[in-house]
Amino acid sequence: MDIAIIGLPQSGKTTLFNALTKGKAETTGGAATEMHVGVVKVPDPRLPVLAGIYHPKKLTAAEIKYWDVPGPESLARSQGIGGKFRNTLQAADAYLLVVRAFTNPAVPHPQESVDPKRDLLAMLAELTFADLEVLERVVQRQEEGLKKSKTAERPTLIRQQEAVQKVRRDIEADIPLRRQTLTESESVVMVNYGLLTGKPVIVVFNTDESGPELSFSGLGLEEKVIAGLGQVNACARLEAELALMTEDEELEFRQALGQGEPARNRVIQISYQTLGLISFLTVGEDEVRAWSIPAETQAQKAAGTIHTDFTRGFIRAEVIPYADLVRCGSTGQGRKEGVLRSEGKTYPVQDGDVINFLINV
Ligand SMILES: Nc1nc2c(ncn2[C@@H]2O[C@H](COP(=O)(O)OP(=O)(O)OP(=O)(O)O)[C@@H](O)[C@H]2O)c(=O)[nH]1
Ligand SMILES: [Mg+2]
Repeated sequence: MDIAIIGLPQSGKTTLFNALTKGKAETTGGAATEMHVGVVKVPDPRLPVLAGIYHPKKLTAAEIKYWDVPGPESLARSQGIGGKFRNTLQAADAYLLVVRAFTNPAVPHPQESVDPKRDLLAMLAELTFADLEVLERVVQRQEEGLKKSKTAERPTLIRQQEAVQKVRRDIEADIPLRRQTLTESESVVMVNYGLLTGKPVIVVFNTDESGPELSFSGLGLEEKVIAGLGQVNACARLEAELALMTEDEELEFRQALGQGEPARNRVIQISYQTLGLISFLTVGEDEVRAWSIPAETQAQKAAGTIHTDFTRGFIRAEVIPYADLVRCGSTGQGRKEGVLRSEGKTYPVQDGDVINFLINV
């Protein structure tokens, strides 16, 4: 999964990136031009337990790739967020939107005051502008294409045009693509344009060490603005420092400072929630591994995350819930006790299912 970190200049993006990846990327004076990329393993306490049963050669956690994207150079339309880094933003599965709430007077704010609500709305508007700009060009191209088209091509082109215009109208009316309901065929058309307002967003309020914590409701944001957004509070600077310590040191400091779960874990939890992701597990002597998929994914499709051929060759899935497997100690014992089930193509995979896919290759 690819998550891009976005936010205004000097909001703490690189600092948060360091906190999430245990990194040491240099923070800058607001003129960052370089992108940082880091991969982290998704903590899953079930993996070491399963490794204790299977002693696999390899233990593979799910991974998240974080992209620290330099801030928009100017809020002016067309030089903003959609500029140089549009490809990265289009390819991302979700955004972490860093909002400055810390007061550090040594760090000048581009707008000269700390105002989380204003900044959050400005960044959401950036995503909207970037999409409208893309769609304007698409509409023009579609009109030209239609003029030159042969009669037989027209119905398809008109259908595409209608999909784009509907989405554009709604984005203009401040309904981001992620909140729009599209038909299957409209979605197929829109996939081509990688619109930014279609991505899930998790807002990270970058607070002072002592808080206070912010919330959407506390900021008085309208329901329609925040629908579907995730939120999390973190003091990026402190978290980045703690992330560089040894495990024991970090734990000790966290307790002394009254800091709970590390932000790098909380951000992953909220990201999974916001994206509606779950994990299923595969076990064996070669490898024990976690795989992340959208909740309610059907077994046949889930098999395809392991290997694309597995979708075509899917026969059935042998499923045992994690807790049952741990209690039984082996899938063989699980079968005897009747907790290992055989499921078909349409079975909706549950979080913690340990699955063996039977495949016809
Ligand atoms: N007090 C305080 N300062 C912070 C915090 N997070 C970041 N800073 C400081 O704010 C400044 C900017 O942080 P960066 O992480 O470089 O911000 P950025 O968004 O990556 O900045 P650009 O990439 O230049 O746009 C640095 O001096 C950080 O030390 C925080 O939680 N508290
Ligand atoms: Mg930076």
